Amino acid sequence: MKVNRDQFLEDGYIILRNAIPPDQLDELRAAYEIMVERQKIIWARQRKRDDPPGGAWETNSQPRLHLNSIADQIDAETVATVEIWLHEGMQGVSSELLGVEDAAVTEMMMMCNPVRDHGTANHRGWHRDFYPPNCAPLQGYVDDIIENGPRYVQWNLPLYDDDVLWVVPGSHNRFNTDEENEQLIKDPCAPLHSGIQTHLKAGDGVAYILPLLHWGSMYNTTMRRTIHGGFSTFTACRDRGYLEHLCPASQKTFERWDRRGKRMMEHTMSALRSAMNKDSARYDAALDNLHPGRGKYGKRQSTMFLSKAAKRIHKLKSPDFERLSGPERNYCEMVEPMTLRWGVPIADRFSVDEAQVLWERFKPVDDGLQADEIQWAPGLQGDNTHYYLNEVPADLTVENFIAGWQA
Ligand SMILES: O=C(O)CCC(=O)C(=O)O
Ligand SMILES: [Fe+2]
Repeated sequence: MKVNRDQFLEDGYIILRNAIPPDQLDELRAAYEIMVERQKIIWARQRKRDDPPGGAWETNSQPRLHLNSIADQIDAETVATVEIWLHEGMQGVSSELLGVEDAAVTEMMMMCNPVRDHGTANHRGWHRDFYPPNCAPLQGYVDDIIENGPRYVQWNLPLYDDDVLWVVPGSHNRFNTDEENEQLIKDPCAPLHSGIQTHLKAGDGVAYILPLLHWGSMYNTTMRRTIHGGFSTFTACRDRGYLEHLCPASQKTFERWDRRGKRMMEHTMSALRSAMNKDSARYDAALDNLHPGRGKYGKRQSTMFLSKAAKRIHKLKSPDFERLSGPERNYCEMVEPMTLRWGVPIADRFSVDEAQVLWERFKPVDDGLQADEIQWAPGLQGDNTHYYLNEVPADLTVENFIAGWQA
């Protein structure tokens, strides 16, 4: 399939009509419905004391199916829910959009309608799908994307017609305008003047670049089954008990991606160890191996991600870690290769003392990303934070990071 990559890079999104051929929709709907029912049973079993009988599925404004979390439920009857991700119209197109040979699938999810009406004033309002304190300020993404193209492409692909998603064309490459901020401060859950509503027919897809400003406009009980997830240049190795049910070509694909994921975790290790050893040539080579051909902004972005990796590894190795719970613990344990998060397995490769050296090495980057004052910006909400949300300070460069090793 030939796609207009230039348009995608300019607008930050692209709509692909009939990404899935209409004659495949019925089979997919049936397979996904079975998986939704299986997850509902699991969620009902896991409900908390104050939850309704169906657990979080019944309270969530946008309940999601997470295929990676219930991989053991995928069998011959439902394996089409995975196979679709390898379809030329999704995987092939994602490779073209990313400008790589073989894009790898990251998360495989589905957004579903809630059991009761939540309307417009719900969920997150307009947002950009990343929280800078955990990865990098918006400018880090923008400069990297303009210099090198995106590292990740996200998808919505509805199995039933879907008008929920709004996007602001071109917003992946810039900060919010003053007018957008004014509107968002007044009401983060209303159409932006710069926004447009997507109108997707069953089988159409929209692929978008992650910092794009977007909004899930309406969560009501209209049947919604929208495939959601993304592709990146590499992915994590996961539990894939379903492999035996896939066709031989798809099995090979996942095995190839898992091998690549393992190599990329080793390159991440090498980058971290090279910094510990103050070996700048190896550090640079490891960044090149992770993201071939990326320039100075790409390397700055990777360095900011690695500073977060160092911080998480240091936390994971601390004696207090066992006492952590909730989001802070999840953040340390979560695996998300596109932001160089490899979870517990990478922390296990460091001793407590090494984790201390690692953190000391990257702390100047982390300090440089924080201001004295609390930061706040519409569309990048989260807890009170000192981390910059929009700007990357001008003196935060890979050159300065490495120069600091001599001190
Ligand atoms: O519902 C949608 O289409 C958008 C959802 C979304 O942006 C999100 O959950 O982060
Ligand atoms: Fe989002």
